[in-house]
Amino acid sequence: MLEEMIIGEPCKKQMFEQLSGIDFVGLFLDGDHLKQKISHAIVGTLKALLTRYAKRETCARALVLRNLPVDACIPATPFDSSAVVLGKVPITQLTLLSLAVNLGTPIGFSSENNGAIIHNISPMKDKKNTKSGQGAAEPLSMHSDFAFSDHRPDWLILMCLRNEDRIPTGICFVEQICQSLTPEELALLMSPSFFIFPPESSLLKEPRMDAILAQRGNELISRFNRDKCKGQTASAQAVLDKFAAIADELACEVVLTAGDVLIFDNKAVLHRRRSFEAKYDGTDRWLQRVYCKAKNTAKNIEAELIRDLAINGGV
Ligand SMILES: O=C(O)CCC(=O)C(=O)O
Ligand SMILES: [Fe+2]
Repeated sequence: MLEEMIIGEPCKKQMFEQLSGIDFVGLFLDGDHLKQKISHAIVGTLKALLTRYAKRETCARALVLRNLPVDACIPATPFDSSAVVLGKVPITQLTLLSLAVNLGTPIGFSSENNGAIIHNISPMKDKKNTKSGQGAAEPLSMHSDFAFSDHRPDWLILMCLRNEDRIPTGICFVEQICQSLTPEELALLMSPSFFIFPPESSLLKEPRMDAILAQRGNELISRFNRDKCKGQTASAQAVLDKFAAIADELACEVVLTAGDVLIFDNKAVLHRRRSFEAKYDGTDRWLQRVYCKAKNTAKNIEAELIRDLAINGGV
């Protein structure tokens, strides 16, 4: 379910050299040509692994890739949400994008970081008490990102730039949770007996009524979010509480350090992060994140983004 690969030094060096030759700013001006170049930065066994993973030809639903190229000098971790970081860590960001284009298509949502493709996940002073990747004082309970949305990403890619305090990302696999549930409990979780609330950042205020579990081929997937899902009846709430307790019990903690990447299937894997004491001095934990859609859905992305803009009022 979780596959790990340590990138060898020759492969890392080759990737670094290939990515160093790419103009990061130009990437946004001359997309197609440079997209090919970043895609080709990944070769060999890593490329083969990403291809098999994206097609779900292996049972791995999460990948930990260690020792990928990052910039030789990582600037201070941003702790002011208005700080401009784009382009200050070009190798790291190009590594992230090269992973994304080898999996599928990177996407942005207007309601998330103003539509940016690359998000900074670091404790921001002004967002301290928010339940978000930028609020360290609040724990992020088990969830799937954009659980309320029809347009939720297929994968999350989290790349670590700094994590001196070794704060983990907890993940658990939906299939494993379901093995501890009875057929009756599974049936209830697969029925539309739940409210799923949008986040505060969305202009949508009404919850959707939906199931927590759905079938995808031979496996079960989920749109669970501990803080945003509610049972419509007492029995629906009870099974939701049981699902949440099992998810927490089964969680495996992944500690990323600089150059490590965690990729996971946003529908088959849930994730969480505990609260922690941030210092806001440039040395805090720093991840960068990209949302990715599967290639076969890429042609719908433009329509999805337009719909998201319409829902969220644009940027
Ligand atoms: O900080 C983490 O480990 C995960 C944060 C998170 O929930 C996310 O990036 O979607
Ligand atoms: Fe998340």
